[in-house]
Amino acid sequence: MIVQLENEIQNQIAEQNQTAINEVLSGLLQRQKELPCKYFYDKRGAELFDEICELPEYYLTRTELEIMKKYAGEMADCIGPRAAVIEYGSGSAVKTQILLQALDKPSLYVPMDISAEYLEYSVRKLSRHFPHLQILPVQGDFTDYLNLAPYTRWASKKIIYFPGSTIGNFRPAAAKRLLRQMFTQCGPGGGVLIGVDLLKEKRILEAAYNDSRGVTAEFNLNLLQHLNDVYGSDFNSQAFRHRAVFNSRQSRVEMYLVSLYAQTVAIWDRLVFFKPNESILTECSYKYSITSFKRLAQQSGFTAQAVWADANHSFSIHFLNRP
Ligand code: AVJ
Repeated sequence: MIVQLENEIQNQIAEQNQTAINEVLSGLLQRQKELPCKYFYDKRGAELFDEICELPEYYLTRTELEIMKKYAGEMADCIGPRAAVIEYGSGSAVKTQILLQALDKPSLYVPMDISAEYLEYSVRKLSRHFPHLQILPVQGDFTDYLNLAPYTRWASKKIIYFPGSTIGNFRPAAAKRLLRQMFTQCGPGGGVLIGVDLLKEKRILEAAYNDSRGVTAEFNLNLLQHLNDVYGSDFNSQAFRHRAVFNSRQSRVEMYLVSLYAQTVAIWDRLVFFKPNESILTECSYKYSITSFKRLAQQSGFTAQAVWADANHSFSIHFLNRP
């Protein structure tokens, strides 16, 4: 059963979209040019991301899925019965299906995603698999706070599910801010189930973001096409190349689009100049140790109640509890 969003919330989301162009422009006007990585996920971007998840070098999705399959029962025990599950960046909701299957009478599922295509697909799939579950899809950026209180009155508690290590896309201060938002949103007695990629050898990390088939390169370059579609900019994606490096000092993989030559790009009411080899930082993927992530969670008010990992300690899933 699919629940409709109230008008007021729909308006709230429309307003938030207005500020998006400013965010894009201000990023391009910085000394190190930057673009928000959420723009990867248009229809083509979502398809490419699903392809990335199948790549031999991209161990993240495969490993997280393996941890979910093995420990979903223990996760469900931590969460308890009749929980409302709010998912940040639900994507194709493959891991969600495992979680919902294991949970005792989940009362509501709120998938949030920036991609309308992803949302439509996952809602259709999950409503088929869980015909009695109430589903409230929200299209938009999960960093925009939504007060879900009117919808969760009948739930025993609110659980935010945030898989994929998407928390890694946020710099430490922003990650802390997002965890605080989750702390507020889940309420007393609520919690967060969150996937976090772990620090490992540079060689393995760089291969994961620099696959031999070039799918990640295409995913990165598609960002420019998406901006052209949404804002009428005139980026030529053939005039840039993909680059991914592990920055060990900051414990993050950085993805860049590098300008092949001097060029000018028009976007909205601005011209943006590029020198040869000048880069745009398009994504950071922070890598944590289990202890460094627990510390971050505790600084946001949570109790780090449980953590699961694969045998190689490539990836972790934490359950954070709001006392
Ligand atoms: C979806 C944010 C987890 O950072 O690993 C995959 C996105 N970027 N390959 C990541 C991504 C390049 C991914 N997250």
